[in-house]
Amino acid sequence: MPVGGLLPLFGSPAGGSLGGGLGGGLGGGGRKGSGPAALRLTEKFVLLLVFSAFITLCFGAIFFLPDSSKLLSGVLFHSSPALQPAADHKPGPGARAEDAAEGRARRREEGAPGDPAAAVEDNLARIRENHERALREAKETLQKLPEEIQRDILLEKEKVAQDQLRDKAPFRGLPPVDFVPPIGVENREPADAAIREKRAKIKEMMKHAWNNYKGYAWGLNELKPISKEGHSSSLFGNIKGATIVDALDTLFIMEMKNEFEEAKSWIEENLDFNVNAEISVFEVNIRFVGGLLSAYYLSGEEIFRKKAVELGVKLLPAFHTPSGIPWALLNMKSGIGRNWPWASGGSSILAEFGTLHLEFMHLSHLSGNPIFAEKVMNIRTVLNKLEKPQGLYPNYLNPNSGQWGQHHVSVGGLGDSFYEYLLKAWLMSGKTDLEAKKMYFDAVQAIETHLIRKSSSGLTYIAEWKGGLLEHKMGHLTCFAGGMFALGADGAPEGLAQHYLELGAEIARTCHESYNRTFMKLGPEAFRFDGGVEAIATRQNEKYYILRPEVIETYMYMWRLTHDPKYRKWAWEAVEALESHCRVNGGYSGLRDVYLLHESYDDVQQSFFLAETLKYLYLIFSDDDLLPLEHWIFNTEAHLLPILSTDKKEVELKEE
Ligand code: DMJ
Repeated sequence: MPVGGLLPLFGSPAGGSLGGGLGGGLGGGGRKGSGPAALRLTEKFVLLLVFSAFITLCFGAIFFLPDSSKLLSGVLFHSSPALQPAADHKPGPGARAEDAAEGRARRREEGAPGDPAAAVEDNLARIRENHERALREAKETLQKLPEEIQRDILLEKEKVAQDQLRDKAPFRGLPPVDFVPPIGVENREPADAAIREKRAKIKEMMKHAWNNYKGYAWGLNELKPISKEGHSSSLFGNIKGATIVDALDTLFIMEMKNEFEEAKSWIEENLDFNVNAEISVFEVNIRFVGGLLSAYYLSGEEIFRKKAVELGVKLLPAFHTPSGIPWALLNMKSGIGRNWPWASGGSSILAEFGTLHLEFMHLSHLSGNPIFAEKVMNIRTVLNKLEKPQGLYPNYLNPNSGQWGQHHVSVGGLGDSFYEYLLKAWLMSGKTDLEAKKMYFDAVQAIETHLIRKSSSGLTYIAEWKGGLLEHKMGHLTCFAGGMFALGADGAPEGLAQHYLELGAEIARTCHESYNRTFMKLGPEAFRFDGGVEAIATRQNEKYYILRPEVIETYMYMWRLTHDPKYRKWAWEAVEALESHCRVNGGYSGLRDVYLLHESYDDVQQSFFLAETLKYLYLIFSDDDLLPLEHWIFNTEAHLLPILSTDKKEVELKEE
């Protein structure tokens, strides 16, 4: 539009054109001749133009410049060091907020200790995250054409509506299933008196944990052993009885028959999934679905099969996303799902959606309904279509776009049990699921190349990978990988079996060192290999121990697969440490700092202490014919699932 054409809009009293006015003004004499009123108007207009150009520039900077969210977080949200998030830091400020949030969320959920400034830090970080997310989303949306946005919305709506219809189709009730008596549950006493005594001690520990839960927190999720009252984590929404369901199979194999019966009665009468609250799909699956399935396969009691399938059906709406990659969080009543607010770009988490496979395959087996298996097999299809950076699986995957989020790779938190479930899917299928086997060994090969390193004193560790840069940190959670490498050794590509067994042994040694280098002889949440330290936690917020099982889990597999006595020795060291530092009158408590000379309790007896830590310890001091590894798979919460080799049809390897 010609500039002069705009002038009449401003009603020039001189009746001249802008061109004339400006020309006169620039010529000097003409300005005088136009009169003072006309001049003021022109000046006003120029000023208005300059001002609107300035505003446009500012908005442009916010919305259109690359990484404007990062600029903003650096400029607007720069807090003082004392108020910076205490968790892990990543290179960019945007990433930093997400890392901190991951850390905070995990600590909050697991009842780990926080520092005194935690509330302030939480609020600030939440504001920062919300701003960054809003900016990111606005930027992504602005990059699309309106027709594209509309089409996306329609497609998404249609897909979700179809999924909902399908899942609501009447569930045909449970078909009769021939219960196969479990193999290897006869609990013979070990011949060696010293081992017998140790095993009895571990059973006594289980009694102490259970009796106190029963006395002070019966029916609630977990126990606060210092306060002697119940503890509930938001992970379970308002589903109740996490400790009861998680402990079922440990009670069974330790032959605590009365306790198993009380647990069963509570489940019959009280376990209710009609809750109007958000739950973590992953946690509810591994603890509740896993615990119920395991109890069914051990005891043959129908109530456990019925409850497991009922809960499985309740979890199905989590898969109502455009890609079929499930949401992390689900309201069990409304069926509405969403992802953790801290997860990169609204992504689902690899270790969460990748840790449903074993339980869902069994749900299809026990319900006669293929829907559960279809949902988890679709996750694989999505993964197999994606390009993997250096062959690695990032921890974040967006369920809407079906594309990776941030390129962070970890064999610990956020990644861990995805790899575990690939291996175990192959084993649980009676070694017929060749696709899972290939995915597992391909992933392990990439992990070895890009993540596994040796310290200067020769300790092998698994670092974390952040967009190509290594963070030389290993989490307690990562320590499960020693057992995984050893368990998979048998199926390793030609000539690599011994190598994987040795890799498992090396990881076990490193994790044992992380325990041995503390005052309490229990390992920290994460330990580092940088700044001159090896296998030691250097950050205050990584020094806690919350009764986690992963190191003992690796000792269990290493013991079973090598019978090297050092694993029983190391396991016993852990028992002594638990007794000296975690046992209190009211049960067992986690510790805030394993390097301190006195105990600072976190006051939570985690349900996985009964499900996993004590079960693995008991197995280390039992003969191998109790739950033989050829017949049983342990889910990631140590719940028992039998090999499903009913048909020998192999899952073909598909073209990628
Ligand atoms: C357990 O719930 C499971 O082992 C899970 O895979 C990881 N976290 C805890 C134990 O540390």
